[in-house]
Amino acid sequence: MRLNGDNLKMAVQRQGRLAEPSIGLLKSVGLDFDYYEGRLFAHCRNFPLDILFLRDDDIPEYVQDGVTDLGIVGLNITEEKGAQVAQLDCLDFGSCSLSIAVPGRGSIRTVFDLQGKRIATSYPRILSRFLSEKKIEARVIEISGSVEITPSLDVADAICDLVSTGSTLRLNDLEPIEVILKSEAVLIAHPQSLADPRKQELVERLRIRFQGNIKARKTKYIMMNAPQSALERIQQILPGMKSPTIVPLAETGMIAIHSAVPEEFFWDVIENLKKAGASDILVVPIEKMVV
Ligand code: PRT
Ligand code: ZN
Repeated sequence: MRLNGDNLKMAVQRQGRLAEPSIGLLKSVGLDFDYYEGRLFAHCRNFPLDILFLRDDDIPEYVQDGVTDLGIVGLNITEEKGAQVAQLDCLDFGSCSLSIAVPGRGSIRTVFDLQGKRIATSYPRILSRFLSEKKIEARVIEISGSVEITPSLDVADAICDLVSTGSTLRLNDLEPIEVILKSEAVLIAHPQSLADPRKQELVERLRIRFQGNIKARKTKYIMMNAPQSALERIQQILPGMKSPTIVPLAETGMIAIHSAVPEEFFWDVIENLKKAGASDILVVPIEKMVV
């Protein structure tokens, strides 16, 4: 298979934590391409897009150099590489924090206790920037993997690594003391691709689709019955899209109310709706949402 010179090109992680959700996002917005593990590139049959599957560490540079127009990669990697790319959107997966952690029950309790200490990390650039902002002089030891074992080997006094559930830290008797970067998967672009009107139009079409998908995942569609007299109170509770849909029921004085509710408010909203007189509350997932 050959890359098509006119097509938009996007780099995604080949294998690892972001690979499956990235492919899932592309498929969920209707892009039709073949994918199997170990594949290096794929061509979309229904959109002028070629997808390259790469090591995540290489993605910012490929996008910076214009080898690909777009990339999906962790913010932690783009920041560490210091790549000159346009950061377009957060994609709502791959979230983690780059954190400084220290041995539990040790003498280091805040970042200012790191003065003169050794910190092991795979993120020397982000860590050094943080230390110099805080005017902390510490030795940064660059390690490419298994950073969490360095304090027990007396290679370092503290570590700076990605944390998601925190179980790796706990297993190694380490405690986080400072988050230095909150990260998630982001869509990045080669700045000159955005200056090309044809490519920019394609990028915008993809972004609208991605946003529609992310918004839908974060929103539920809710339907309920209520007495007409409760409508005003219910409307005040619903943080919906615009005004809710109201449908009269066969029973006099009763109505059905439909609305979209952001997931973050979901349980509070349901409890308050019940108190306001709503009954038979149905909640359904939304597949796509373009507002
Ligand atoms: O082969 P390639 O170079 O492409 O992949 P990789 O092995 O370098 O990266 P990979 O697949 O492990 O991670 C890809 C991206 O996922 C990272 O760059 C982050 O943006 C994101 N991500 C989200 C994470 C984590 N969560 C995460 N928890 N990346 C790594 N971890 C590791 C962390 O380094 C630590 O070892 O998981 C461990 C901690 O996890 P918890 O759950 O125990 O806290
Ligand atoms: Zn990597």
